[in-house]
Amino acid sequence: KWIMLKLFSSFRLQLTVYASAHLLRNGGIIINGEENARRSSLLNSDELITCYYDDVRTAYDIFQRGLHVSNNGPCLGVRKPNQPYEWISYKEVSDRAEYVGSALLHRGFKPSHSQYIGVFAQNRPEWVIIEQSCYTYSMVVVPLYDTLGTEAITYIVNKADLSLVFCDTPEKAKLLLTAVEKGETPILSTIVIMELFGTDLVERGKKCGVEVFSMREIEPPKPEDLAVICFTSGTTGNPKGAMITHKNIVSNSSAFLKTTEVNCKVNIVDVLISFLPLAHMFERIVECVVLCHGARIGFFQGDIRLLMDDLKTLQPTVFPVVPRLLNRMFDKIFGQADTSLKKWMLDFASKRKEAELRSGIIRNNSFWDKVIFRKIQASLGGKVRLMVTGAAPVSASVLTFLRTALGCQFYEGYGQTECTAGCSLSMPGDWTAGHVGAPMACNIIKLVDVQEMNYLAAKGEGEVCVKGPNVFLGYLKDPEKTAEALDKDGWLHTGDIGKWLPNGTLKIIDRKKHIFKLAQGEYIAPEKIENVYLRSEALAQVFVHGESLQAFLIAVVVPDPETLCKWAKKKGFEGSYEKLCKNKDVKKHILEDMVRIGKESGLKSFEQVKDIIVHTEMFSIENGLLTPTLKAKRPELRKYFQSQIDELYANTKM
Ligand SMILES: *[C@@H]1O[C@H](CO)[C@@H](O)[C@H](O)[C@H]1NC(C)=O
Ligand SMILES: *[C@@H]1O[C@H](CO)[C@@H](O)[C@H](O)[C@H]1NC(C)=O
Ligand SMILES: CC(=O)N[C@H]1CO[C@H](CO)[C@@H](O)[C@@H]1O
Repeated sequence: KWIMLKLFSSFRLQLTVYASAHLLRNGGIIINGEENARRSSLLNSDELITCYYDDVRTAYDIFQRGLHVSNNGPCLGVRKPNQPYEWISYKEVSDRAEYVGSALLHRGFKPSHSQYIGVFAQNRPEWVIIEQSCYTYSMVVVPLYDTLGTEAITYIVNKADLSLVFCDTPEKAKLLLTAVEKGETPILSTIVIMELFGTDLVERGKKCGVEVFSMREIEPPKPEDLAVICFTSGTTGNPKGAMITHKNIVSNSSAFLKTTEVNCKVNIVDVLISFLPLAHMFERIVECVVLCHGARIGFFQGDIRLLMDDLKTLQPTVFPVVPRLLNRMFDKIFGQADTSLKKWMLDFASKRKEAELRSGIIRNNSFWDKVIFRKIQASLGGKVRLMVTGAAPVSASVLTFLRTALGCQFYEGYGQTECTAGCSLSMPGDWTAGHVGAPMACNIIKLVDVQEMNYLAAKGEGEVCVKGPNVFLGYLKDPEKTAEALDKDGWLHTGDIGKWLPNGTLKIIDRKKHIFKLAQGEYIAPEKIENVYLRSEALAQVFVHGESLQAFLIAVVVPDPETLCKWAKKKGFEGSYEKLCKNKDVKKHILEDMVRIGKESGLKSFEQVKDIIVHTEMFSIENGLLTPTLKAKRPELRKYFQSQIDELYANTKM
């Protein structure tokens, strides 16, 4: 008996040990300090768990992680009676969630934490898809279910301001419609049904102000659908919202691909440096091309002064630029060549490579690259193989020099937002400057008479007009401006004056707008002249002004705070930026430099300014003198400087 007892007790002992071990794993552990509160024994401390994976912090992240780790594996499965399961992949769920979400946005629902969306359905893939679409666009899901009863559902629709409810069956839709008909849920205005239903339901909805439609109607956008509204700041008046479609974007990108397909096709190893504003179509189209090929986009730190550092670190292969930046690069390269011998060497090496350019050869491994240009190439990261400039005219000498120095495929495009960034582009292998290339593959171009300026199509000159799938739909809610830009046959009138070169490349020679006559009747295109003067190392900004009652032009100039001191020193002047700007002799030198550059660039004598006003505050968006896209607001500038301008005209004798 004793032995029995002993056996039994050892068995009990074992049981206790087992039980306490069990307790240790499953029981709550009492927390210090809290009144008998317990926590999970799976934790090592009192700190509670908030996220298991560091990168999963929202319900949206949860799905995104799954998408990623499953390597786009099967996600949601359904089956018909006696059939095997059919699976929708993670990617498809994600795509469909986006379609639903964008359709909601399209219908005016807000991506907002106070945008509540009802879901009244049994478990099915659409449920999860709708849920994910809400998470994707920061909307809030409000589930409804049968067992709540009609009254409670009515209550919830009102309480949660549900203006839209997704239903699986027409029956549930009818239940909701009945409540609207009775005036109980006036807020409900949209019902989306997952299954098939009759048009009677649509009619019934119409009668009580509810739009009823099928979830099948929510599809990805079609090419003709609006993709972007790009507000282009007019230099006068309010900005105009250019309506850009998916087709516009795809056609411009495609035409670009067509141009580069042989020599320089973008591929998966490419890296784009993104620093030009995404608010403009130019940068967005470049990004489309990159994303379409599975390549990478690295963003600048947000400070243009650190761009060179970002370039070195990122080592981009694709580098879109604007003339302003090219001018700076050009000036910097020659600025750093501090002896005239070095300058001569740069020039000489460039001339040697220019000879190659003319025969269509562009390369970065010539003797001159190794000896002279390698350092310049390295300053851009050393891997650049494709550059595009657009958005404004670039001087031929700057473009040609940089083409030789950088030794990469370097295209120049011309266009505007209204044709989705571009309508003409350098032809591959044509590395000459001084023209904007040939029509892109997505549009045709014609020149139209501008009688008052004596540009005639018959002579191969006139306003550049563009037609093709990249031409925009018009301006948002502005039929008048749209009619000015788009004629009844679909031609976009750009306002630029072009000239056909004998081989069918286009040269932009003038601007229809901002044109005025001087007293003797000569037409002046001030922007063209400003672009020439901006080449002066001393200057950051130039505003050329003239009046039809005056015989000559003048300009307001803002010297460049970064370069003025150094520049002035070479001419024998010392002092602070402010002091130099006040100095009459410095002013004289600046004017001389401008006129010299003007002469070199072929300005006619009446296109040269006769006097200048030196101003020290940059024209900016903040002080109202620049548009948000950094174009001069000419009427504002005129008003701002009116008294100085008047004085200058009064005192300057010709
Ligand atoms: C030279 O060009 C090639 C091909 O475009 C490119 O891969 C390489 O990185 C370039 N080298 C430099 C130093 O820019
Ligand atoms: C067309 O003519 C221009 C001007 O003479 C020249 O610079 C360019 O190289 C030519 N382009 C082609 C594709 O022949
Ligand atoms: C990809 C891309 O940038 N596409 C082009 C759209 O059109 C302009 C003007 O020709 C080009 O500069 C762009 O490169």
